[in-house]
Amino acid sequence: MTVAATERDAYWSAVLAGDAHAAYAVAADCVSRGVLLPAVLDGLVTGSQARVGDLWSTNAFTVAQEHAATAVSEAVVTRLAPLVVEPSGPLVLVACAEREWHSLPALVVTHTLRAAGVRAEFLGASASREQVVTRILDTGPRLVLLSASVASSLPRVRRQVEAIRGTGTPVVVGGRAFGADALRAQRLGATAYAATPADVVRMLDTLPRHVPPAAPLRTPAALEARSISASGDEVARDVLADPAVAAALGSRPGSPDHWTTVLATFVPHVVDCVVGALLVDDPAVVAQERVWLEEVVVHRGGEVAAVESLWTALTDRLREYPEAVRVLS
Ligand code: B12
Repeated sequence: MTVAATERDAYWSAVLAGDAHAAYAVAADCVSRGVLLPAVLDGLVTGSQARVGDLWSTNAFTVAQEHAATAVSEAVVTRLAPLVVEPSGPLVLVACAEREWHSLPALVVTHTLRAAGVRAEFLGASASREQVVTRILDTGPRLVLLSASVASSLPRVRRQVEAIRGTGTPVVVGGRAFGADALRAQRLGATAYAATPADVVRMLDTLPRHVPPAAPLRTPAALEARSISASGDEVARDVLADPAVAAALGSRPGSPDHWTTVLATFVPHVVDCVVGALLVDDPAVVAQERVWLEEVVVHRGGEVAAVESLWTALTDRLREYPEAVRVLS
């Protein structure tokens, strides 16, 4: 049984109205007529959040509307959770990478797993390495799941993978940051990649019980990644100070929804994407980011040329790093 189109519409109306009670009522009705929790989460929450993302990208939603809509779905997921009987058995910890603020995907993963009978504990957004390792030592989980939604989180995923594997615990990664296959996950040293919570359930019995520490990344690209990462803030500052970038951004009005603000605040994100692309040796990470950023800027009345000047300035700033220049081109 699945969520009906009318229920999806009712849920979306509640989200638009910022009405968490009405949204929960729609979700609870679905559950009471026999729709399984994972289908409710997928049909209502994931569907609604995809719509929120599209509306924000095309400038039909402000940042404030995006936050308000997400808060409604977060509240709904949390209220639905007690409807599932607490599972027993081996524990799975679910964490977001450091500085990864997309906690809702990981929350949905946690409750989908619990509905499938897996004991799962959510560690929240931006989990530090210390926090995750301490929780591993306290609880001895079967597995840690790491969620990342933005490509700029890939460098910190690698650090988390190193820390988790240092405890001997298998780590499975998932989320939009990894693209559509296992390549990025493998290159970061994860035990496995899973696209969905159902994939995790399927692989649970086949995963090793104990894993060795992650092998160091020694490719020329990874060595450049380490060096750029150490001066990431400085690189971002220099790019923003570049005369062509400063001219393209002009006098910034300061609104969080103005294209100049979006572009300027994206510079550190793009630098981290370059570091991530180098670690996984996949130029598509940077190329996809550029296409996406151009769309966002154009939908807000900005020019593609502004993104072009940012890329030129970044390429020039990183000219001593041939691998970085390669992924940027
Ligand atoms: C809400 C939201 C936010 C909120 C997050 C709040 C929260 N509490 O989660 C806030 C405002 C903080 C935010 C910030 C940013 N965001 Co945002 N955000 C979104 C949005 C609209 C929805 C995310 C969501 O809730 N998804 C719902 C979940 C359920 O769906 P899901 O992501 O598909 O997850 C499923 C699978 O991926 C999988 N999965 C996920 N993790 C894992 C892990 C494992 C182990 C497994 C097995 C499976 C798995 O299972 C999930 C359930 O089915 C998305 C758009 C979108 N379509 O997703 C953009 C999006 C992810 N954000 C984006 C960006 C760029 C950003 C910012 C950089 C923007 C900025 N200028 O600040 C920052 C980055 C912050 C950071 N460093 O983390 C981009 C990324 C695009 C890109 N090319 O990089 C997107 C796609 C926006 C868009 N409209 O296109 N964002």
